[in-house]
Amino acid sequence: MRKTEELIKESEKWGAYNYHPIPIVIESGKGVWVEDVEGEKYMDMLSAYSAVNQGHRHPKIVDALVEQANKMPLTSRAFHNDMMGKFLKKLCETTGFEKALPMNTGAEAVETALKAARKWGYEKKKVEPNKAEIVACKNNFAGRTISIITFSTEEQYRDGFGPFTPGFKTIEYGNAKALEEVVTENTVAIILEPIQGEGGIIVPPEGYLKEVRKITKDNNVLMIVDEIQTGFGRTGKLFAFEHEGIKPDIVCVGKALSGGLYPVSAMLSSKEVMNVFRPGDHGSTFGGNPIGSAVAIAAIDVLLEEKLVERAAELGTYLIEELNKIDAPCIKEVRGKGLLIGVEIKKEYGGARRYCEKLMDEGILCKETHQQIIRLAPPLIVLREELDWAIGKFRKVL
Ligand code: IF1
Repeated sequence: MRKTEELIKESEKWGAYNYHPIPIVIESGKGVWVEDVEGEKYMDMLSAYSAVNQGHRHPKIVDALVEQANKMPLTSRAFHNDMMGKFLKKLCETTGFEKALPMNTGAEAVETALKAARKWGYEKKKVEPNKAEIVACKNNFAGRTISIITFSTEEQYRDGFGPFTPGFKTIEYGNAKALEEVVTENTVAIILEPIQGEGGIIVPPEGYLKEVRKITKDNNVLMIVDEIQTGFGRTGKLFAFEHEGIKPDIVCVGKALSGGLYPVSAMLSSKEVMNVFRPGDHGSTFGGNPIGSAVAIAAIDVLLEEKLVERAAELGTYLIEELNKIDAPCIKEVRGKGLLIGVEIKKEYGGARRYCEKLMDEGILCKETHQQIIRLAPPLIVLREELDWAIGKFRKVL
């Protein structure tokens, strides 16, 4: 038996069967490239679902991690540490928000935002106790906790996990009128992705976020934008909401905030919103820890120093153009922004997974989403020549 099958068997024997991965076992990685246990090299076109925008094992981020690990990894929030303030300052100054609350995973950042919105609703908007409503959009993805799957519209994510959390409503994505119709005096927030990632790289109609911003302002409702997948340059702007020149009240960030070296997430907002939290209201053992803070500082530095946002804009436009030039009858549509791209395969040509497996044989790693869509999201450090190589492979496989 090859090492690959042995190792897959081992995880299947000891692990829960909650994933169905592409059959490759990765052992090492550097930049855009990873190597499996058989010694085969692949271009990573998934970037750990956009967590590795800075490329695998970026030396500057690795150094920050190792240095901090050798000095002081974790203090808990029972005491202050000398790294968290520096991290939050950098994060706020880079993003233009007044305050940040650090957590670990994306789902925790979203939960934090939901709690903040509810408390803001009761304290500032004067919503009657326990009446707060939060609006989400159909086809969303924001994580796996019970409250978050409450507003998922993907049957599988919910099936068997009820009862759910009260106080959520879902409306059509991309249609601002739908929000106007559902808002009541108890509505405290709407949460949405600026581009739906898991939903199939769904780019809403131009002007949608602007309209949502106006409706939320007019109705004293908070606008929460989940930038966990789209943030930190992925779509060719630091945040995807910048494509429409708006500023949300709350932003959730995670994934690439750490360049993939450590789970670091955060909720960003104004002082007015953040100040609803008081000691004891919320927290986490690892949130704001020194290693995560050091790693995130380095990851943000790399993003800015290497102009990864600008690179994503330029290379994304190029990749979409080149993919559109591929004349293959199986392609229904190529869409996306920056380096967050979906290639939709026509149903009569079978599911997208088949294509992902073929691409793997050609040395490219990507993962299907929603049956028909191949999601492409290479690290933002990818070179144009590397993309040209990949485009050749896409042409062949498609
Ligand atoms: C899985 C997809 C990506 C996210 C947005 C919050 C979170 C995510 C917009 C939660 C997480 C992940 C989780 C991972 C697969 C993945 C994913 F395939 F589901 F759609 F990225 F595209 N908001 N997305 O995309 O962040 O708690 O995971 O840190 O659950 O299998 P997390």
